Amino acid sequence: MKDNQPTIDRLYTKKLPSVDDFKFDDTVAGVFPDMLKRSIPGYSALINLIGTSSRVIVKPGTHVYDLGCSLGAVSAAVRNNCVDINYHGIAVDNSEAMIKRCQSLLDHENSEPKIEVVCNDIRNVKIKNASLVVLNFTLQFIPIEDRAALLNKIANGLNPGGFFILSEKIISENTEEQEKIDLLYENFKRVNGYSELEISQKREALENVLIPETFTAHKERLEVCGLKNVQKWFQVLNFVSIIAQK
Ligand code: GEK
Repeated sequence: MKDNQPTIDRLYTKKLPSVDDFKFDDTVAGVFPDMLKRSIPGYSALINLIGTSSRVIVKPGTHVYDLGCSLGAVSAAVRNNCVDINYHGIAVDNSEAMIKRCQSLLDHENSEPKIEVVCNDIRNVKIKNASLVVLNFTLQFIPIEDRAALLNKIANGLNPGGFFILSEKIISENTEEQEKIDLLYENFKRVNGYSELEISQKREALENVLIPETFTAHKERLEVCGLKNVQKWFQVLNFVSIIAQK
């Protein structure tokens, strides 16, 4: 990591001649904590909730997967709460820039147990013997046609009683609700210091990359995979986290 790396997200402050599709490259990785904090309402509270809950979910001798780990916030929160549980943590992301930083952040904390940090597409990763699998705002970046296969693989790799946590930006069930939420979300970003230009250029960059679905679509898909007790356990505006069990 370079010393002069900016930490404040200013990626879309200047008017761009054309807005490219959003990529998880080095520039994004360098400002990522600030970007998430100012773009995902409730992000820190959710990370805390996953961490504290992992204490009663993670079982000794099992695997914990953080899929689309970015800088490893979920893995670190689980480890902070499960230091005395002898589990094996695996954090996966297909962005080299994220994984490089994730490895150094998790090493820097110098805590046990060590977490295996893997640069790979989560669609190619084997899931087995899992007491917990977390997809925190990652499924939305996977093409819709690949989502069922990925979730089936996760459900198959969970041990009986194991937990799955899926957090996503969702779309509302009807246009009127969506319009209200869009208004409140734009206000959230404005209050967090993003200009109208930043908001609109970021929206354009994500348009073909982040494909949200309704809560009902997520719930039904998880139930088809054989997961039970599928419930919304956290929501701020249109950012939702679902917990389910095998
Ligand atoms: C957090 N979970 O801080 N395979 C592996 N990684 C992928 C793939 C893929 N096919 N597609 C996207 N990613 C984190 C936040 S961010 C959410 C997750 C956001 C990765 C991508 O590189 C990025 O790091 C992450 O998924 C999504 O709790 O930026 O809104």
